Amino acid sequence: MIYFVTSNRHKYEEVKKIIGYEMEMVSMPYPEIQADSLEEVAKYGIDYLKDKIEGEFFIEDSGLFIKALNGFPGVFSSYVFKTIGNEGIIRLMKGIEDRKAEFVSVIAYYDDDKIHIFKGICKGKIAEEIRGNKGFGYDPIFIAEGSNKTFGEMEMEEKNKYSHRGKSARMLKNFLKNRLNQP
Ligand code: ITT
Repeated sequence: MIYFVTSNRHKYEEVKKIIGYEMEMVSMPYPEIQADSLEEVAKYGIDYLKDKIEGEFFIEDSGLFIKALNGFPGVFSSYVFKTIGNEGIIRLMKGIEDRKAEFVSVIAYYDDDKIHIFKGICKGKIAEEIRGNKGFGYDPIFIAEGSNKTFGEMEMEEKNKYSHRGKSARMLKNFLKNRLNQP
């Protein structure tokens, strides 16, 4: 059994769909420090949790990085979503032609000894308007490269094919598989 420590059920469902291993959601809160990168935030979270959780577990830290806004909201994605939300981002992007953005997902997996980092990036752009009501967070305003739909217009399986979290979760799955195959 492995544990995914998160308070976000959507994240858990997306990863669970890919992993295939027995996995449980643990909603134990942990501090998210003010740092420049998702990796730093995740490593700090692991250090805080490793004495409190038995066995192997992981956390996932993610964010939306908008090029024309110099990477905002980035490591502050959760806070910005709660405050200005998708309407606020669409407003900030009004009249801006370069709509490039990327979603980043960092999984930090603790194997009871070491931390393993898996990073998935999904390139795309910010939509002109809010579209779709599936998924969560910024899904209705993000269009992945190779699609015309926002993530908010996709079922979870389709989103997982493109998404940052789909990529990081597949990396974790491979890691777990290879480890099991080792003598
Ligand atoms: P944890 O308990 O796992 O920390 P959280 O929702 O607070 O859950 P983060 O701190 O990693 O997660 O914040 C990332 C925020 O970025 C999240 O709340 C969303 O607003 C946004 N986000 C991340 N991945 C997303 C996705 O796939 N689709 C839409 N929004 C996403």
